[in-house]
Amino acid sequence: MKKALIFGITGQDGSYLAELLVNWGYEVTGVTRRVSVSTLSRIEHILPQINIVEGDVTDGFNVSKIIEEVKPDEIYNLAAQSHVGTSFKQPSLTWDITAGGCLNILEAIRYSPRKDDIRFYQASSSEMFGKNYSTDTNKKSLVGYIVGNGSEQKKYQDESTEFMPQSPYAIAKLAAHHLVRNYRDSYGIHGSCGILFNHESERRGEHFVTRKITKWIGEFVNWKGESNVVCRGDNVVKQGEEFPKLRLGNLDAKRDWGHAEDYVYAMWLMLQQEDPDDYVIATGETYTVRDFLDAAFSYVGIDNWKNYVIIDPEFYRPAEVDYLLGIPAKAESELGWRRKISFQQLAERMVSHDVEEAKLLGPSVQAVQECCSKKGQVHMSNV
Ligand code: NDP
Ligand code: GDR
Repeated sequence: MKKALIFGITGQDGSYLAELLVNWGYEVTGVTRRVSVSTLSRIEHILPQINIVEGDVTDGFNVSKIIEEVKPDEIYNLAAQSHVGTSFKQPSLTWDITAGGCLNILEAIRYSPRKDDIRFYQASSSEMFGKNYSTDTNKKSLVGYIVGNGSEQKKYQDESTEFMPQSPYAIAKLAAHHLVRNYRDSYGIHGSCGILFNHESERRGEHFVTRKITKWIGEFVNWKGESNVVCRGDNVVKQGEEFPKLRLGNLDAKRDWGHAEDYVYAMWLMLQQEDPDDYVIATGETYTVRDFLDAAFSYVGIDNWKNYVIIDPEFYRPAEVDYLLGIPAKAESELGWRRKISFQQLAERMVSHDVEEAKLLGPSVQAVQECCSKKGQVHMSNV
């Protein structure tokens, strides 16, 4: 039985990857941090089928000990401070976890007596491209791609695009990315990096823009019911009751959005290759945050979402990544990977899930937003 060790198992990707590996007969061990409240909600349903060990990627000795005890065939490093906005506020922490954490795992593998038996996956990111994109459309690998229009028709990123990171998060990810390449070249470590573009899901963290939108829709639809509503200032009003509008930042940023279920499969495929390598995983399509709002709101029959959204400078970043469109031609030809879930299906799955969840759970988002909309309160959703 193959053994997999997952750092970051409690996150969105960790939970889907653990599910996939369990289904394929792996013995899965996940590393979780000691926290004051449980973070196991995404993996609760598979807890009886996996092992959990306590650990933290910033603690090198702990990482080595875990690797020596578990004796994994495959290690997946999904652990990160993964929020780009937060990385501007906590750059040092972001660096320690996102760059330093990867280095600790690489060092542990380097000195492990089982070094040559371990395959390592590093979660690199399209954020590493930052402001940069390629325009060389004469490449063979581009046939069938590039769906943008107008002046943006020729912009894309692939494995040959130079990196120009725009945030402390992206810089930390790029350091980790180069470390994996360096440890591959220096010590023969079987390390592969997936340069994954944005991928979302019903399990996406609630402070990322897609989930923030679909959670709000779920709450709103349940609150509104069949009633007529009017918009007054920062709120939507129904028979004297107020519901805070959705506060967002830059709606013009373009992202290449896929579904996490498709993307964790690509991680596994990379580690099945004889030789380690780096691969872009993306859909080849790009959409603005506005497009996501259109898709998500229209699914519940609302076409005038602008009435319900407030643009709040609080959610703008000091430096933005304006345009991401990944070309996964290498992954498609070498790994046989194909994404299955479209942008429209992604939005619909997320909204449908969050409408149902809001029915069951009650007004959690509303409570948070109400708290944040009052001056002098802690900005809990300041992301
Ligand atoms: P999440 O933020 O959902 O999950 C991050 C995971 O890292 C959580 O399990 C978290 O644990 C864990 N973690 C954080 N700090 C530490 C630490 N010090 N020690 C151990 N574990 C830690 O991210 P995603 O699942 O969305 O992404 C997975 C990886 O892929 C991340 O590295 C992310 O940066 C990267 N990535 C994600 C993309 C996306 O679009 N989703 C695209 C490209 C890259 P806890 O639950 O305790 O907080
Ligand atoms: P991103 O995802 O930064 O691309 O990083 P996020 O969903 O946070 O932002 C996407 C775009 O939406 C804009 N935006 C907002 N973002 C958030 N979070 N909240 C808002 O209110 C809001 N309004 C507009 C952002 O400015 C941005 O342009 C994600 C993470 O998963 C990273 O870990 C991963 O590496 C990259 O995707 C690929």
